[in-house]
Amino acid sequence: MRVRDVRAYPHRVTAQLFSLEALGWDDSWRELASAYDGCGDPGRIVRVDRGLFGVATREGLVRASLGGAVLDALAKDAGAAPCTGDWCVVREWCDGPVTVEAVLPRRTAVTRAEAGGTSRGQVLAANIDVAAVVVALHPEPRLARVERLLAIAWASGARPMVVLTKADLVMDADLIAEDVRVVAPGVEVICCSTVSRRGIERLGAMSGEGRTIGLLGASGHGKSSLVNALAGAEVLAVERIRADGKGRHTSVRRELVLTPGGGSVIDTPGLRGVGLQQAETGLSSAFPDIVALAQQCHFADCGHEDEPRCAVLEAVGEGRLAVRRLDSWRALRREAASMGTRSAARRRRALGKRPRRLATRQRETRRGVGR
Ligand SMILES: Nc1nc2c(ncn2[C@@H]2O[C@H](COP(=O)(O)OP(=O)(O)OP(=O)(O)O)[C@@H](O)[C@H]2O)c(=O)[nH]1
Ligand SMILES: [Mg+2]
Ligand SMILES: [Zn+2]
Repeated sequence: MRVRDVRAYPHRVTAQLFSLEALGWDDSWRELASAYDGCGDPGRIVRVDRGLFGVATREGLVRASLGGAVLDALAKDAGAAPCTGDWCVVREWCDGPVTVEAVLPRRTAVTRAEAGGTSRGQVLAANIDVAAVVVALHPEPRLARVERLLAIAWASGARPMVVLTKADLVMDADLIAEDVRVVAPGVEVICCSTVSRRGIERLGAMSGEGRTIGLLGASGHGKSSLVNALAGAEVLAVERIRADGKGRHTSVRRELVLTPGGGSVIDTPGLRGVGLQQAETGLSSAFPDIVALAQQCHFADCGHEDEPRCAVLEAVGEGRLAVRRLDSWRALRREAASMGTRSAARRRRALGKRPRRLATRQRETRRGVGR
């Protein structure tokens, strides 16, 4: 393949050739993209920055804006906004600009409820193979946070895992990991440190050959540091000074970075409030213990509050299920239910508009007739 002169193409950020295979390109993506033959070349979005999209294509990294068809889709559904990790078709126009002409359907997506309490989802990372929940070992992790993030990780459709960071700061990393394992049934939990490099190789092995790890977690827990450790270079900014001890958000962009193992990793900005979206699936996967117990409850629609012959409450009473875990499940379920109600209300409002206008018109017509 020809390497073209970057200077001649201002929208071309680098002439570094990307192997699309390392980015996860395979036969089924090829087939999906074939619907757009003649519209442009395939590429993967590696960065989203204020309406501009960095797209890795076989011929280099290009900076693209959105094409007409994608803008149209976006006007109808905000969830159609391309995000880091999306596979797309980009077109290079002869006068220079590059546009994203189509976004291929996502295999997996990490979605969170939008800030401000709306029930609309915001996609944080697309087409990841592993959804890694990143939580620092110091200060000691809050188990409810792990459970909440795991529900989101499960809902993404990717394989969830937990990465406990900053292992160098605690003496009892393995003991804390044991506690975390209890709230993460069926999920691999590993301890890492970017200082001692513990666990980095193991994590790196998960982003081998075309596989993508997505990192999600609150600000300051070491996501960008992990990306740098995995990439073997300082590719992302990491917060150095923490004057007030509270921490501000260092990463504001979502970036996909290639790893030496032949795969990639997506860093997401720290999540402050992480609302649940598509929560029902995520919730039942994150709490298989409660789901299994619930099957033994006397009432099929048991809410495990104060119902008679409730197997979940019995398990709590006998110490087989931690009451803290049931509390977490209740809180997340309430939240998911209110999200569901809110999106239903929005749907009703959207549907309600037309009949209301129609009714007004009918009133006006009637008034006109009466006059
Ligand atoms: N001791 C120790 N410090 C770490 C480790 N990993 C990260 N840190 C420190 O933790 C702080 C936050 O790390 P970041 O990588 O910026 O965290 P982040 O999750 O990307 O944060 P946001 O970008 O705000 O979401 C920095 O001061 C890092 O140097 C580690 O393994 N050990
Ligand atoms: Mg960061
Ligand atoms: Zn019950």
